[in-house]
Amino acid sequence: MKDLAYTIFEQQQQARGIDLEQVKTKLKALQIETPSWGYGDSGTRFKVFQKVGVPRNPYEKLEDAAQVHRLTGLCPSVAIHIPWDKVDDYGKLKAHAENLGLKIGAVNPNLFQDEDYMLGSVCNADAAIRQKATEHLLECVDIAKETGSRDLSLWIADGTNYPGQADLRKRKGWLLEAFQAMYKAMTPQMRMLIEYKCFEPAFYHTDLADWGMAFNLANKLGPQAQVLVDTGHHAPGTNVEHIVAYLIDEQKLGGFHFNSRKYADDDLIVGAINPYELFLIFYQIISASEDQVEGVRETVRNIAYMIDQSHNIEPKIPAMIRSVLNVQTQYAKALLINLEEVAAAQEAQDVLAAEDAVRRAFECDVTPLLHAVREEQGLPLDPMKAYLDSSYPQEILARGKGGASW
Ligand code: PSV
Ligand code: MN
Repeated sequence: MKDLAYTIFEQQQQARGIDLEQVKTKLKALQIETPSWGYGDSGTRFKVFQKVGVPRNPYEKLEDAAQVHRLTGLCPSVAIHIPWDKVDDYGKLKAHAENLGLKIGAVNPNLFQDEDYMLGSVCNADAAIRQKATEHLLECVDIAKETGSRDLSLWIADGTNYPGQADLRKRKGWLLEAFQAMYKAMTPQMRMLIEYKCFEPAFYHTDLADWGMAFNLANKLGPQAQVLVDTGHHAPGTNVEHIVAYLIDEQKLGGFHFNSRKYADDDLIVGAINPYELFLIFYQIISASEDQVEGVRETVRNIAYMIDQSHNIEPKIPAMIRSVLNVQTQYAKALLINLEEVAAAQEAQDVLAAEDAVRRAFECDVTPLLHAVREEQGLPLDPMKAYLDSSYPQEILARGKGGASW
């Protein structure tokens, strides 16, 4: 039975020309991948904080992720990071995920935590180290075959701290060589998602510093390589939604690592700092989903929405629930933009009317809509409260302190 709040909401949206049934269908199809490393202990450059109840191994990380999916219905897959999630038998890990109603998602190679990589991994001037890094990339392709994962997410920490420290153009060539070796090893179903970051841990130059470099590399590699936009990896003031629109139009946007930043790669809960930016990212995605070019529509359909956060001071599972609910909320608001109204205002070059048509959707309270969607999906109306009221937060305390950390 429809409650009063939803009835009022429905009337308001009908008056705005919004088809709520379509909006609900789209909301039910939203999937957000959570990262295994978001459930383990994490910290700053200065300290990893140990929490009671943190998973002790990849199997327990999946169990925590299953709670997030059970209560939100939004997170059927979990990204893994190798070697953080190294196990003897990936078939067993996959089966464990499936028993929990999950899939293993993107496989993330780790080229930043080995002693050998201090001066770079795939861009290191030492050929033996480059070889070792390339072998790790190939190992991750094999793991993806075993876990049935489609996506390989690549982020390299390579860069330099001082002018003259290394030959920037040679490093560019070595990077391409290593990624080409990985690309060749992938099955036709796999995708390589290339992530960029403007700085950190290197501070003078970063070998894959921005979307332009990732885009160029993806173009050189071929159609199975696309760009991954981590929302925290831009200089302050960057128009991230413009990058998103550009990459979609070029059919090269592969996915997101969602998080919030105030200054740099702060890894704060997505939507906590600038929810309007998240909303505007979804506006670009939704407006491209009906593009006349099939390749653009296909790009939108295949976007991998992933969280990439480390919750250092807040409890892990509720933080993940908050994150995915924030994404759902901004997506719901963006679905309420009347795109025809925006297009008419653009056509008339009416700047204020166009801005108003977009912003008005952001200002709608979507709580009744999300309650209706959850009710229809048999989910708790308030997933956070349902988690806190459940026995799970107590049960995991038996794991004690000193769980897995990155
Ligand atoms: C790097 O800052 C990054 O965004 C990459 O995606 C890593 O794989 C991830 O964070 C975890 O450290
Ligand atoms: Mn990331």
